[in-house]
Amino acid sequence: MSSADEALSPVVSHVDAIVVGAGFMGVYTLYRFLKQGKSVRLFEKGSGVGGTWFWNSYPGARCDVESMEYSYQFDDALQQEWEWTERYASQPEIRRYIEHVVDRFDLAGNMQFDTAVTSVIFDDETGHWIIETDNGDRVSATYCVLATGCLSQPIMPNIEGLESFSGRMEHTGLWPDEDIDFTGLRVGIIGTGSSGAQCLPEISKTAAQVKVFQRTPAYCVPSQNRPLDPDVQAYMKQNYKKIRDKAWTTRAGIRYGLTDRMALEMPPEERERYFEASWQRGGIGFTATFFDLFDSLEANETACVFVRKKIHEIVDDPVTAEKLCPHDVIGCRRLVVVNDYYESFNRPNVELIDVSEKPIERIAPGGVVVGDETHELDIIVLATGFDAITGALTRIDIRGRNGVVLKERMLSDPKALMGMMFSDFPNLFTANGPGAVAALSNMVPMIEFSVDWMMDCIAYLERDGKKTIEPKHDAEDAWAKHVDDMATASLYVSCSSYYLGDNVPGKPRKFLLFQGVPEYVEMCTALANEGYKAFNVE
Ligand code: NA7
Repeated sequence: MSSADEALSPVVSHVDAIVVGAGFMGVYTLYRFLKQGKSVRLFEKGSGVGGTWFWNSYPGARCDVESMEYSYQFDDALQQEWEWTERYASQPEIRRYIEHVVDRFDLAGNMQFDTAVTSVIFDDETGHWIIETDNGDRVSATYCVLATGCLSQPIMPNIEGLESFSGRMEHTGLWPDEDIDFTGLRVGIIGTGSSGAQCLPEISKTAAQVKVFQRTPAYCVPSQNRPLDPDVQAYMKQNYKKIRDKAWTTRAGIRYGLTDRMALEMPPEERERYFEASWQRGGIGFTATFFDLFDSLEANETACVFVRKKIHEIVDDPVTAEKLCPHDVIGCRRLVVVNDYYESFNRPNVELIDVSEKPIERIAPGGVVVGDETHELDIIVLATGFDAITGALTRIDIRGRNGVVLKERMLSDPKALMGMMFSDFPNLFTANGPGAVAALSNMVPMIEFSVDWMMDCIAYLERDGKKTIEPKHDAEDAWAKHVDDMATASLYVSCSSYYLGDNVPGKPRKFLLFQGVPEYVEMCTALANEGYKAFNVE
């Protein structure tokens, strides 16, 4: 059942809050609600916790933010006791971490797995949300939190004959919870973003042959991942507060990121030395080597030239190296952080298939057809990405006051005040909707910030004996305009990317992310401190 009329039929139970999703956000939201003595149920589509880190279990899956920073900070004992083993955590380790958090704070009892929420409908009569699942649950709630993620809706490529493939086909974002043995197999990887680039080095270790179908080359920088030195870990734990505080002052909420060095203000040899040092240090901090890389095309090009030179140095075959070289603005699409990606192309069993000019024509039962050639394959790995930011919000039937449909708004004029709350959708919260910093930041701290903001908002509401809160239309519009103005003035609009929705046919082309953690935090805090004037409170 999902229509507004059916929502009037009897409801089995009422809780204070429903949380949708058991990733970093869902787990922390549940913790906070329970701590405040609220009755709460969490529904999760997967059969375990982790969210993105549950589903993206492909070989080589790893976070591109350092493990010591990509972790919760709400509980000091938790951050002191958990021992990360690597500089960048692998997917299994992040999953173990989230499972540990669930156990430590005794959250499992309120979670229901293998349950997809199908509809979230506001009942104008009672002022409550009616939530339904594919398991037949029907629950009423005062608050509903969509912890559904911003990179959680995988997309299948629009390639003819996809269903006809006779071998095995897996999407990296929906990877089965099992180890796939690639030994001796002919593998095709479609897509060369982070997911495709991360799985190539792993899969090519055992596969007989790997063909990488590249439409657009990405800028890849080494992670320089390594076991985490216990002394470094101990030092960071001793200084955690200072490190976390510094991260809040940087654009992406990551401690590396503060520099006033200008690429165009130094001689080329000196600039080169800085780029080399960043390359050797590894990670997304590469684009923070100079302050002006995001402000000036000329400065940006100096970083692009450096990476192209690295590609030519690493890859033996000059033709392959040239095809791997991107020519757009670095940082315009998400930088790919991976070890041994370019090196993999020196393996005799790895071949780059450039489909930029001659696209994949179709998938045939035996493999991938490009031009006159069929690339015979046993398994196809679809590393073709996500319907980002709004994707998860449009896959659930969500209706607000007077039956306003969220999906229609997300597909026509996507916006949300702070990326967290939607006008006409009272007491409905998310963290990484349109207008949040989301994928331009270290997601875990930003999630904590957003959830804390929500909890303060709910406390304010209840303290005043009020029942509902939702953004005023003009405040939501002003926020969206600010996000848009920042985008127009930036280099992000100069290329095609999932940030802009370019990868999803029919999606409005709009840059939906707020740029800059400190300003975001300041503006959200001000909205609360000024007494929630930007909201309708009833
Ligand atoms: P991305 O970064 O969106 O990458 C998807 C890749 O799939 C990208 O290279 C696409 O090429 C490619 N793609 C999609 N459809 C096709 C077709 N039809 N033919 C050839 N190639 C295709 O997703 P990821 O999963 O790698 O990474 C997402 C985020 O997860 C990442 O930014 C990190 O934050 C973690 P295109 O560029 O569109 O030409």
